[in-house]
Amino acid sequence: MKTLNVGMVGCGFMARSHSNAYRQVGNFFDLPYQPVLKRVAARQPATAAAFAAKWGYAAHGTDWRALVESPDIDLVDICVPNNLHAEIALAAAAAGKMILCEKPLAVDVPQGRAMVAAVEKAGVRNLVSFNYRRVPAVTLAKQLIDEGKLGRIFHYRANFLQDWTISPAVPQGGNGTWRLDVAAAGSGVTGDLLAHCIDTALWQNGPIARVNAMTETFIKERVHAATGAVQPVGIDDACTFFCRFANGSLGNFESTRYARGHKALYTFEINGEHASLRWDLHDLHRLEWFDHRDQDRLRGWRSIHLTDHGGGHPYMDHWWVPGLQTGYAESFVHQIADFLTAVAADKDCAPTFRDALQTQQVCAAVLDSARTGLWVEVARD
Ligand code: SOE
Repeated sequence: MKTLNVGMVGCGFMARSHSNAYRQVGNFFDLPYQPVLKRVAARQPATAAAFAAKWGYAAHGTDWRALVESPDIDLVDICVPNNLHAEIALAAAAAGKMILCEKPLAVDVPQGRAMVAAVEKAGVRNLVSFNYRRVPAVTLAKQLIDEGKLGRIFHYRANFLQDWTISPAVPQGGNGTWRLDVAAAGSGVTGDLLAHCIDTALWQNGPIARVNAMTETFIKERVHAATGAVQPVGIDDACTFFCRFANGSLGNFESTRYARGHKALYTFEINGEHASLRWDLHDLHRLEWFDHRDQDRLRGWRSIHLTDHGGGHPYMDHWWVPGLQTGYAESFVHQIADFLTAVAADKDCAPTFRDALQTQQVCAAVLDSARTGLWVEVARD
């Protein structure tokens, strides 16, 4: 087995979920590569040192450029605020490194395009971490759609609801709360949460042709963690949009950080000619399925508990025993397993930077429509 040296840029929540995946993946999947946690870079020396000690990185520092250029790094993993993705990815591509980048790809489409051009020119493998694709129930939904089991798709409905920014005391800027600072995040719930829903929807139901959106910023001013000053808030706190998919189906998407009581309620429901399915992140190991072709006496929603072995439940053969479920962390393990398998086979692993650029283009169209109040056609490169 070959080793694959990982250089992690960032020390936050996402760096933890990726680091955990690198450590776990070889215990559950037989892979051609064994990831080695080689270096981590973060702004604060003490944070980098503590992160390295906790997760087992061999070296740490504050200079991401030194990490990217280091000859002992094969893969650069970008887990920093959105506005820093492009610069690091461009440098990593120029250094010939593979790149795993946190979502969303970038803060806007021009940055995303530059990132796609850089990795394609350098010929380096690249992946964007839209991890929910790799929740077994979400993957099963995709398989059922591809097999035609739903028939013609009429409706795609998705929500991503949270409630953690309702208090005006939550600052913009700072650890985690950089998501409220438009300069760091690019947008609010559109890029942070709807990007997940859009990625899954494009994958399952094909391109989105046009969108019509509405956004709101409920709290107009917040203290900025960096300056201590009260500053206007530039992000969208909530976004609702409807759309037409290229296949003729209608889409309905909603995201907010003001849905009191909901912490990370990502749900989708797809209605087809023969069947419907729905999924809920708070119950992520289940897929709900209704099939009109069932005998009428037995027809009804069924709840598939995705823990079977040898029965076609995606990824589950690698885990415990039937009946015992997996969760959020495992979606990142699956992501690394798929990426390393693709790297060994010299193949792309989706969603690549190019795939994620399409999600970025839908987000841009959504924000544009919210600004103008008009329908906006989604650009496609
Ligand atoms: C925001 O709270 C957040 O952490 C997103 O940034 C993640 O992408 C999402 O998976 C969970 O919520």
